Formats: sequence, structure tokens, C-alpha cells
Amino acid sequence: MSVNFSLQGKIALVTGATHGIGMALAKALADAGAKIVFNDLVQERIDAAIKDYKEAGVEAYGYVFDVTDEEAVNASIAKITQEVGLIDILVNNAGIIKRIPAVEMTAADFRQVIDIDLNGPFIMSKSVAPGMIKKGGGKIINICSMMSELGRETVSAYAAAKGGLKMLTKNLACEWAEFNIQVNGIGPGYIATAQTAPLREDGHPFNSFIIGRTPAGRWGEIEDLQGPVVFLASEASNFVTGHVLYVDGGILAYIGKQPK
Ligand code: NAP
Ligand code: GCO
Repeated sequence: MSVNFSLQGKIALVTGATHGIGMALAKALADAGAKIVFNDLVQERIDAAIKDYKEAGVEAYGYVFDVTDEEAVNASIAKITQEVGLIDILVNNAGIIKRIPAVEMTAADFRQVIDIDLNGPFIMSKSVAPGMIKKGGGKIINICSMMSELGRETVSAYAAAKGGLKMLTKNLACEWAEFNIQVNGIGPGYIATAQTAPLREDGHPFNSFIIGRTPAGRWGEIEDLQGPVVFLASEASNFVTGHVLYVDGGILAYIGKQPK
């Protein structure tokens, strides 16, 4: 049985991929044969990332646009289509988190997280879908979170956005299946990146808490996400849609260490 994990001849757009999880996902897609397109908010970070990709042997095309700006997204997708080609794979990775107790969080802070983490993926998906339909199909992968399932103190906006992103994933999967577009999510657990650094540094008690709540007994590494993204971007997952694949070391399956 030859299962096709190859992405040869495919064009993948990964949002927010100048570092962190996004860059790791883009490099994995490139290793599987995809041509990489990515975006960020700042040209300097795009330029630095292109150098990083080149050092890793990846030819990447960088564009500056804000995923929440529908006009800029549509103009950029048109430019990408003209300069690189129609997008086969979209990874909605760009996202922010604000850790603020709900009673202290302003509506503006809440709106900003929802805008980037939920509206952004909608705007991006809506913009690339016509090209995918034209090509006869495509893959959309939304980077959700274990906070798509669970809450914790201070991350109300983020959990609401990622919970919504899980349902957006399921809904677009239903709407676009007839066009052979598979829409899935990846739900990372706690991954060691710049975004979670504040929770791990200087003996932060959260560090031992998470390790104790994770059956695998460790923080995830960005490399742990690379196999799952290639699977969901490839023909190997053509009958998988509306699914969120949790890459969390078992944390969502675990009630917690039982008392001795
Ligand atoms: P990160 O280091 O904060 O990277 C996020 C990226 O998104 C940055 O490149 C950022 O660009 C970009 N971005 C933010 N707002 C944007 C906008 N409006 N338009 C375009 N790009 C924008 O985060 P990460 O840890 O790599 O996480 C990446 C994704 O995984 C996020 O969606 C996050 O919620 C999710 N996730 C992370 C973890 C974890 O443990 N780290 C776990 C589960 C899910 P700038 O650098 O220019 O700001
Ligand atoms: C937090 C963390 C988490 C992770 C991730 C977990 O403050 O709880 O930042 O939200 O980023 O989303 O899956």
C-alpha cells in the first residue's frame, strides 16, 4: 500500500511563520516537497525569516499583511497567486494570546484576540477557497489549541477564540467537502515556544504543574507538530475532514495523577 504523504508540486501558505510553531510547520511541509509562502506583520521579520529558511534549504516567499485586514488579505492572495501560484494548502497559524484575568480584561483586549485568532482564519480561508475550488480541492489546517477544549484562569479570550476556531473548522469542513477541500485542525498542548516562555522561566510553578498534568511528562517541542501537519496537508488524509488532531502528550485524556 503506497500512502501518499508527498507534497511535491503543492504550494503551502503558513501564516505567522517567521519563527516558532509556524516556521516549524512550514519547514516540515517543505521537507515533504511543498513550495512555502508565509506572512508576517513586519518586513524586517520576513527578511530575517527568508534567510533562516534559506539556511535550512527552503525557498520561501514572504509577504507582509495582517490576517485580520480583509482587503490586505485579498490583495496579498491575488499577488501570491500571480507571483507563486494558486494555494493548495493553507495553515492558519498566526495567533496571539493575552493572559489577563477576565475581570481586568478590557473589551478591546478581548476583541483583539478574537479578531486575530478567529476572524483571521475565517478571512484567510474565505480568501483562498475560490482558488482551491478552481484547482479541484485543497487543504486547510487551523492551529487550534487544547484550550479549544479546556479553560484556565486568565485566558478567557484565547480559549473562546480557539474554541470558536474548532467549530469554524468543523463548519467549513461541512460547507467545502463538496469541493474536495478538507478542513482540519491541529490542537497543540503546551509547546516550548516564545509564546509559552513566561510559563516556563525562572522556576515558574506552572512548569511543574503542566509536566505533572501531561502523561508524556514533558512540554511539547515544535518538532512534535511536524508529522501531524504533513499528514493533514497530504493525500493521506483525504477522507479526514472536520477533525481536530490534538498533539498534547495525552493531557486531554488525563484526569491527573492519582494520589498514592
Ligand atoms: P508566536 O511565537 O507568538 O507566533 C505567532 C505568529 O503569528 C508570529 O509570527 C506573529 O507575528 C504572527 N501574528 C500575530 N498576529 C498576526 C496578524 N494579525 N497577522 C499576521 N501574523 C500575525 O506563537 P507560537 O507559540 O509559535 O504559536 C503559533 C500558533 O500556535 C498560535 O496560533 C498559537 O495560538 C498556537 N498554539 C501555541 C501553543 C504553544 O504552546 N506555543 C499551543 C497551542 C497552540 P509577529 O512576530 O510579527 O507578532
Ligand atoms: C497558556 C498557554 C496555552 C498554550 C496553548 C495550550 O497560557 O495557557 O499559552 O494557551 O499557548 O494554547 O494548548
